[in-house]
Amino acid sequence: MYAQMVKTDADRVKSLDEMEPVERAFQQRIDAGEKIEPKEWMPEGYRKTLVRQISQHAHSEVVGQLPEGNWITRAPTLERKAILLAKVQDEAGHGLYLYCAAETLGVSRDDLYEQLLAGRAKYSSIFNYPTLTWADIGAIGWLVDGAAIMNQVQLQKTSYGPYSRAMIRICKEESFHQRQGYEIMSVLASGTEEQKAMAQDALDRWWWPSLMMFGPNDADSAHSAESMKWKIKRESNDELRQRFVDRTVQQAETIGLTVPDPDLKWNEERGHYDFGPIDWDEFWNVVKGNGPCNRDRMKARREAHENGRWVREAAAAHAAKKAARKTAA
Ligand code: BYC
Repeated sequence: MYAQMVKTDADRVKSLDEMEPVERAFQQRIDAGEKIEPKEWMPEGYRKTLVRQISQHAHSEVVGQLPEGNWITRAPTLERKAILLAKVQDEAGHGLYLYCAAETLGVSRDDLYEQLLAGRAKYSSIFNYPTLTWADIGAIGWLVDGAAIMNQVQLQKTSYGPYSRAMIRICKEESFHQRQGYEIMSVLASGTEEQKAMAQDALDRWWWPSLMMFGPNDADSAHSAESMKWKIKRESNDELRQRFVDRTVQQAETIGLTVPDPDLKWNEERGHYDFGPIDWDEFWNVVKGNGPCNRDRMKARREAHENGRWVREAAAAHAAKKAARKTAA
């Protein structure tokens, strides 16, 4: 349904000949593989696209703490609890690097928070699904961090310097997250019948939402053509989704779990798995705020922001005092 309504940016993409000299020089730098740094000239559309993508990414990291945070007090062992706590802290750190990268483009972090809390900013659809059992923590690490890293490896080579450098560190941590999730799933899958059923149930619920994380199909992706031209995105939504399916199906087989897709089949000719249709109506419904947990997630973020107000105010008062002392001295 959405596919028929979407307007993509393909017709906005200009050839080098159609560009003004300054824009042509910029595009030539991009084509030569140079990184663009904060104070350098850039087209307004490039800056806006980066602010949009980096801030959505930062919000996703921050909101992404909530489904897993739900299990910190209920992790089955002290070791699992310590690992989960560290993982959730990593996600907070990723949010901070990304907000810093966005700030280099002339936006303030306060404005970005305000947009998120007012419900005007997007964050990844995946974090609007509930974590019902411990196996969901395994499924998030394995599938959600697995999909995230599949997308983020190419972002290490994105054309904007601060974003690219933030992604290098983030990818290192995400790859650890993916492995710890897969390890949780493999332990459950080789446990009792009940544990195996729990792991299978988590895979059944998280599989399709994980495929949606990569965004709409290329033909319906509003921003892809420009983002690929500017080398903000280096690989397309569909290419990355296919690579994720190819890798993950084999991992599921290794631990004896079944991917919940009756149409999944190895295609010898393509050298890839064919997979069934994604429910894009479900995706857009979640993106528009009507997923199972959208309202809970925003409520939790608003409360956390309110509860942290005194800390921000105390830090600002301390900084002001220190600055006043420095001026007086
Ligand atoms: N959910 O033209 P398209 C993590 C929106 S967090 C919601 O293809 P683009 C982690 C899209 O924003 C992982 N919205 O867009 C944290 C656009 O809307 P606007 C998050 C989505 O930007 C904690 C519209 O649909 N990763 O790692 O070219 C625990 C059209 O789409 C989604 C990132 O953010 C979605 N899934 O491509 C565990 C990576 N997909 O802006 C893990 C950085 C699309 O026009 N972002 N939309 O209103 C990207 O790589 C790209 O932004 C995307 C979308 C591939 C996601």
